[in-house]
Amino acid sequence: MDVNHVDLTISAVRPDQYPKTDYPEIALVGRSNVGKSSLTNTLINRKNFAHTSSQPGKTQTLNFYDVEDQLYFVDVPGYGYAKVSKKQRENFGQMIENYLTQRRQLRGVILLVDGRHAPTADDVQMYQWLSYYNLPILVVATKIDKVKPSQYTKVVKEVKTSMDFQDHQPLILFSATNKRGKDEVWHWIEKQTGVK
Ligand SMILES: Nc1nc2c(ncn2[C@@H]2O[C@H](COP(=O)(O)OP(=O)(O)OP(=O)(O)O)[C@@H](O)[C@H]2O)c(=O)[nH]1
Ligand SMILES: [Mg+2]
Repeated sequence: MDVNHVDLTISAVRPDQYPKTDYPEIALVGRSNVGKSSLTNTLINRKNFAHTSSQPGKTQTLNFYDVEDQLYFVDVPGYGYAKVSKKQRENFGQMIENYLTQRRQLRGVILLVDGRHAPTADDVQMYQWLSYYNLPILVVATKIDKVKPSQYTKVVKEVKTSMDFQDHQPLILFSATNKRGKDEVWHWIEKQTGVK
């Protein structure tokens, strides 16, 4: 998709604040600091539209990005961030769960894992949880510019093994720095949402 126009429609904390449109939605989930905002920025050809930071856990709301009045990217708060209070974490958890299980417009979930390391227990749990709800999942291994090409096969194998991938589960190696994998991610989004 050729993106020229993007809006942050709302940073929502409650379902009644979600957009009332029927646009298909793609959610981005993953641990804090894994690169969700960076992936969003790459997909929409912007440098820092979705705010990136070195401070993990910065995004604490469901951010709905309207792309070309055709679809929404929904940036979901990162899980597994130790420094938020237990109460805060429970609230995020509930909000994320409600959105992912009840949102009619949701067409797929991009699960980001850090390509430099083996998936964490949180990553594996999230994958299993999304699979249980039969949500279409695209796993994206981020920061792949930090990995030697000779290690790519190992990264793929590690992710697939630890998550016990279902048949045909797609996995894309991605870098926001050199844009590797961008077209493949867009291709998957277009297939899930029907937008071009
Ligand atoms: N080298 C490299 N760094 C990246 C890449 N993607 C993200 N980063 C860096 O990783 C840090 C976190 O990126 P974000 O995109 O803010 O991560 P996030 O998942 O949105 O984080 P939260 O909103 O806190 O959950 C930033 O310093 C980014 O510059 C990548 O592909 N390559
Ligand atoms: Mg973010």
